[in-house]
Amino acid sequence: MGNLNASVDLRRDGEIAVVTVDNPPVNALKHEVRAGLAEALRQTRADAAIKAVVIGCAGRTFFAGADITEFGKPPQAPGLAEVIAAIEAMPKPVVAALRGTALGGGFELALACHFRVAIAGARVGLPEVKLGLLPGAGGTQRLPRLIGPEKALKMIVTGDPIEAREALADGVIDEIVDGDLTEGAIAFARRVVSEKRPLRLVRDREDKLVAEGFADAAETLTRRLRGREAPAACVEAVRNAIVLPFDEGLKREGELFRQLVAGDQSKAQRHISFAEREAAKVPGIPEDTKPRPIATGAVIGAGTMGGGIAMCFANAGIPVTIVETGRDLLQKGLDRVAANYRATMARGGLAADEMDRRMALIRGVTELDAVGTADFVIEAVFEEMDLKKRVFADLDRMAKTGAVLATNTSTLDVDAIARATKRPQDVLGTHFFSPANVMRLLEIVRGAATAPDALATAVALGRRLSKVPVTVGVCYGFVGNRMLARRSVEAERLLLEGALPQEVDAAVTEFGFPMGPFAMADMAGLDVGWRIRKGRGGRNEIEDALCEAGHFGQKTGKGYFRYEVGSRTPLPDPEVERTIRDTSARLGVARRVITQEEILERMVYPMVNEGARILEEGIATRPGDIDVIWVYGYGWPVWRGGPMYYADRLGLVHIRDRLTLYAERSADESLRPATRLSQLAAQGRGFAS
Ligand code: T1G
Ligand code: NAD
Repeated sequence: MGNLNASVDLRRDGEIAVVTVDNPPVNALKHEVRAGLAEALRQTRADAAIKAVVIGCAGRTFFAGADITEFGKPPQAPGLAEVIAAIEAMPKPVVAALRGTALGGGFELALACHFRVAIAGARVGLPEVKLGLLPGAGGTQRLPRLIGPEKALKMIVTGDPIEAREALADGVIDEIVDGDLTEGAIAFARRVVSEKRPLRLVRDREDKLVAEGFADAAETLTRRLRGREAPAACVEAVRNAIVLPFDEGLKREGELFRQLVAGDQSKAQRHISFAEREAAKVPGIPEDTKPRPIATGAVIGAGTMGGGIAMCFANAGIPVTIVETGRDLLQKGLDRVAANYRATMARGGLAADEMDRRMALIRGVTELDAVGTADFVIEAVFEEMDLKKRVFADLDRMAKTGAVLATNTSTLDVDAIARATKRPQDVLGTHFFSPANVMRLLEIVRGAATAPDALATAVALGRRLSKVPVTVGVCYGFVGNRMLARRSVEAERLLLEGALPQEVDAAVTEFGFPMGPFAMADMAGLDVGWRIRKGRGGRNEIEDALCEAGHFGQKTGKGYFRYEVGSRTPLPDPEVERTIRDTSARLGVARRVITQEEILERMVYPMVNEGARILEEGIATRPGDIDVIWVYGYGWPVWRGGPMYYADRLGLVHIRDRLTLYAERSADESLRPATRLSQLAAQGRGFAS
């Protein structure tokens, strides 16, 4: 009894043994925890006075899974499988007491217990697929036995947790306890003992293992997960639960897990998982900096972005005021918000009462002074500097003291906007991505005068809005758009030199992006850039020729591709091909056959090169920040870890040499390898090493 080691404590409450694990911050199942649990089970099994065992955790959560930092290191016994086998071999009831997020190996351990109780609000899930893995401690065999293969597969392939009430309804947990969790679990264990309830292991249950509907569910769940290894492995493992005896299914699960954990995809996804957390740590913000309280928000402009941003606040339960210039535009903006919610409802992603609750949190007005009570104000008006400066000068007069004033500009100088106020320390950028209520990335732009607590407030708000906040410095296009601009230049050059839009997009989508640069341009509208170029000068020979011929993209049914009425599927357009060939001829460019490999290199390496410059300038703090920006904001395939991670895997010497070749061939000095890239290549190092 007492402390079995630094992480595991064992005590008695009468005939009930209580095992408490304390391994902050998330009670990851590191070696010491496993060893302590194994010892607790050994002792409680041997002690005849002990009639039942409760396993629980101190702190904010039950085990949040295996310790990811132990992956790739030599395994230390006991493994999680041994601890789980010891639980299943116990001749007396074992009750898991769940709070917070019981995830991965933590939930698998709970599934091996005879009973599970939880407090309201607890969540259980198997998120391994988000790390390029599958549950590796029996989750793919036990969960289907508890809730059926179809529902289990959904939880395992999406990796999304379910809340205690749903888990109770599904029979995953046996009781939601009121009041103190441990006391409730002990009382539950005592009832089990006094009622002599049979000890039924999940592994022995077969009644729910029906094949019907499984194949369709698998097809639906994996349809959009092209290129990923883990989802397919999840499907195979859960199918095995239906067709194989438990131990054979478990054995095969272990084989699949070992394959994936050693594979490149999982390593890349684990990189992104940690980089995402690192990105929230902003240098220069002292750890004890307190974010300002955010009870209400305000958004200026109810256009494409303003409406989506207001939805983010409402989705997080934060009342928000949205300001437009006039009633009609305001109503148009609010109607678009309502239509978005109805679309989610139609897909079964939102209940009607929840939609009403969220809409009720969004107040539309046409007077700017209505923002006077807001704690956080986000401006999303037209991308015009003078207009934004006017809006910020007005906000300076009307917003309350201490409010954070943010701009959603995608390119403009945040410092110049801040100087339009007398409180530049409260001004920063919050660059959302379209559609703002969907895209998870939030580029937080730190101005020269931005105060640390204003920054900390924006990061905290970003997480509250379920975004992935990454803090960047001020420059044209910040990190994502600045790198994207390099790709766009190369994309046009490839068309002039011999490629066609469908070839470039094929190379990029086969690499894993959901969409290629030209289909993306058609979706955003070619006329937006064309009007800006006409206003500010600058040419895009092919795109300008297409716009002059009315090819504005999806909105006119033709852009770089043509679109059948009512369809968003890009189809090759002979007229575009003719325009491209004519433009090459007019500019005297001899067209040649360009391989997919070269196309991909020229779609990626110039961006990596710009990423190196961004790191040199300190616009981004870590290469991992750039990777997170591209994965969550631009559709970079997560299983390739992001552009800087990908470059390190390929080797910077190769990238340096290819960039040099492309710079010489195109006479474009911006393609010359960046200083940092050349230095690291010469030292045989990578961006992250
Ligand atoms: N292992 C090691 N460290 C972890 C960890 C884990 N599983 N989970 C979190 N951390 C660290 C994290 O890096 C951060 O560290 C700190 O804890 C707080 O995290 C056999 C093999 C639990 C919902 O995938 O989803 O089990 O930055 O900032 O926002 O089948 O963490 O402070 O130094 O995210 O409150 C499956 C991953 C593992 C869960 C809490 N489990 N974690 O979120 O805090 S694979 C997961 C989360 C597995 C088995 C397989 C979240 C959270 P630092 P945080 P949070
Ligand atoms: P939009 O044209 O769809 O909406 C702008 C809205 O602002 C319009 O409804 C307009 O009536 C309103 N407005 C103009 N002046 C106003 C004022 N003084 N007070 C209140 N409302 C006013 O534009 P958008 O696409 O939503 O872009 C808004 C901002 O977000 C721009 O800075 C843009 O660069 C940036 N942004 C856009 C995207 C995108 O993909 N559209 C992505 C990220 C950032």
